[in-house]
Amino acid sequence: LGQSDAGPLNPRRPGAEQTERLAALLHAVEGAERALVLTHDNPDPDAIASAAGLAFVLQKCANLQVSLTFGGIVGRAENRVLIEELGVRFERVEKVTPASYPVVALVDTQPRAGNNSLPAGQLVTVVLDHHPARPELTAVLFADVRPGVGSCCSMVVEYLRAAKLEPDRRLATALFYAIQSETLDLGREASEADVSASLYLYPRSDPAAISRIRHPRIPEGFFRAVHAALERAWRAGRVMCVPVGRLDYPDMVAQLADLFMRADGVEWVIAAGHFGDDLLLSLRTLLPNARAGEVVRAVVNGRGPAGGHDSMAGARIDVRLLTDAEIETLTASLFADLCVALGEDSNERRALVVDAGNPPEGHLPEGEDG
Ligand SMILES: [Mn+2]
Repeated sequence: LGQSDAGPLNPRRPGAEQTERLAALLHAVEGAERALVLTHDNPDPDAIASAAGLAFVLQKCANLQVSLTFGGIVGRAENRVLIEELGVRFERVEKVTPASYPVVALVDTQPRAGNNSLPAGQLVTVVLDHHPARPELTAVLFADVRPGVGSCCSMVVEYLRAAKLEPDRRLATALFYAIQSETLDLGREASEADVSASLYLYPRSDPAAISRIRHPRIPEGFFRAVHAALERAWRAGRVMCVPVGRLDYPDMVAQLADLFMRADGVEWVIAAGHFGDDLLLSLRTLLPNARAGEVVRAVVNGRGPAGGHDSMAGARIDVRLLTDAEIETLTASLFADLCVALGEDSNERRALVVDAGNPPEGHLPEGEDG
């Protein structure tokens, strides 16, 4: 089939370019017996499933023994069920010695991206990612970085298909779910690769397992965080600002940003929450080509690693030396800076939900500590 015939009934097949990429990947790992696959901290579904998919390709095509790792924790209930359904073992990267592996592969992240726990100075053999390319990639033996692809898993699926490997049901399910999760059901930054991969995976996946992943039991802490966020969320024009306070787990901040993004009339959401030593920020927008990664980097202004895609981005600021009150002040000033950057006046703010703890407009009452 030619490319022009590709469509819902004919998912695009991997072409010559993809066969070459597979050959280059396999060449980069040639001769090794073991590989470490590392993804970003507090991994999301795209990170988890693309790591497992790359591990499968390396095992089957290069006969490598692969260790799957990440830093941070798996917080979201959906992601815990995803790993269970996938049936693979992930280890904390702190528990292994990356330098002892002849092959180190990063997926859904890059060297020095600021969101992974790769030890400083560790050489990286392979990078598969869909975030904007970083200068450090020049030191990587094989890098396939395509910011135009919505989900890293869709790139992994191309390797699988180029290698003529058949994913088992569990892997197909995880990859399918991850692509839908990362692209909001192919609505957010989805490319042809994401659509093709989804069409290829769906008949191979287990719908009941997808349902179990999408509809997990949710810990009470999530509801407490939603409550706190609802009481404190405010809007300035098209921008919604969501101070969450302390988080039970780090990726809750992204989960809340996605939830508030659904508010009618809102085009941008920023959520901020505090976990461990860090203030975590999550930015979302519905606008096309909005360069959210650059927006968040400008607002954070060197205070910590920041970046991301056109419509979703994040940042982390070390706040271990700050008091809770100082963290609140910092959060408020970051929100105000974002409003300015997006052309909204944060003095014109109004509460999303009006009650005693959230006056309709203006400042919080004296003594409010969140
Ligand atoms: Mn991703």
